[in-house]
Amino acid sequence: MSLRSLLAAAALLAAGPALAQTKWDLPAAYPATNFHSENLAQFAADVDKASAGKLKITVHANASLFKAPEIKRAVQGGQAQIGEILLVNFANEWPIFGADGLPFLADSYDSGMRLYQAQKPLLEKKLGEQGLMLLYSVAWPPQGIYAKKPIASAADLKGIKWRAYSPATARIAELVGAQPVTVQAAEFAQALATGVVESTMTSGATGVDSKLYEHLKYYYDTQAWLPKNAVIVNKAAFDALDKSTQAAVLKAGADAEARGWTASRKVNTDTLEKLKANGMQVQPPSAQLKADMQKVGLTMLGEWLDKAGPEGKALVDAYNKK
Ligand code: PCA
Repeated sequence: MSLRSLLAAAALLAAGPALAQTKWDLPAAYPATNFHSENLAQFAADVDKASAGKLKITVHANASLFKAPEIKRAVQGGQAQIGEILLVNFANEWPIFGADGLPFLADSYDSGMRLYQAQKPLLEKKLGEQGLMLLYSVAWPPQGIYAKKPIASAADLKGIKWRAYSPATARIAELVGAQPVTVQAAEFAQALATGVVESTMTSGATGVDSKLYEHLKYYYDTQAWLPKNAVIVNKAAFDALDKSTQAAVLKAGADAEARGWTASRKVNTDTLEKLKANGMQVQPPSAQLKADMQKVGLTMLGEWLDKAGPEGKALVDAYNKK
C-alpha cells in the first residue's frame, strides 16, 4: 500500500464514527429554563452518553424552530425527528388528546397519573396510526386563575380579556363570559405587556416563566387540571436507528418521564412561592368561585363525552376504575 492510500485509509477510519452519527432536531415550545425543557436537555445528554455519541439530539426550546401548534405536524412530516407537544392543543383533531384539559376530571398529581395510565394505550394507538411514537409524557403543575383584580366568583371574569392556550381554555372563557384570545406561551409576556390579554388559567411554572407578576396581582390556586406535554418521535426515524441506539432512546425517555413528574411537583411548590415573593396574592379560590368553575367543568365534560363518543366513555370508565 502506498503512503498516500495508507493516509487515505487512516482518514476514513478517523471519519468512521462521524459517518455513523445521526442528528435529530427536537422542537419544543417552552423557554430553556422551564422544567420540561431542562428535562429535555437532560434526556438529550443521556441519549448522547448511552449511544456513545451515535445519536445527537438538539433541543430547540421556546418555539424557536416551530410554533407550539406546528410541532406535531413537523414530527409527522419528518421536518423534525422528535418533538415536544402539549397534548390538549390537539383536542380538535381527536378529543382524547384533550382529556387532561377537562377541569376537575383529574385535578391532582395522583389522579393525573391515573388518567395518563388510562389514556396511554389510546394515545399510543392513535399516534402509531399517524407514524408517530409516544416516548414519554409529563404533567404541568395544576392550573389556577391569574387576574389583575380580585375574583370572588366566575361573574367577576365577565368581559375580561382571557389568554387561552388550547380549545378547552378558550371554551372556559366562553362559559364564564370572558373574551378568549389564544396566545401560546412563547408570546404570552408580550401579549400581556401590550394589553392584548389580562388574565389566564395556567400553572405557577408558566406564571414565573412569563413573569406574570409584573402585570397581574392575583393567583387563585384552583388546581383544576394538569395538562401534559408529550415527547413524540417520527417512527421512520426511530426505525432507522440501530437496535442499541433505539434502546438508549427508550431508556432515556422512561427516565425522563419519571424525573419529569417528580420535578413537576417541586416546581409547583417553588413557583407558587416565587409568585408570592414577587408580590402576588396566591390564594385558594372562594367557595363560590370553586363551585362556579366546577359547574364549568361539568358542562365541558358533558360536551367532551358527546364529541368523544364510546372511546371517551371507555377512557373515563377506565380512569375511574384505576
Ligand atoms: N403552561 C402552558 C400550558 C399549561 C401550563 O401550565 C401554557 O400556559 O401555555
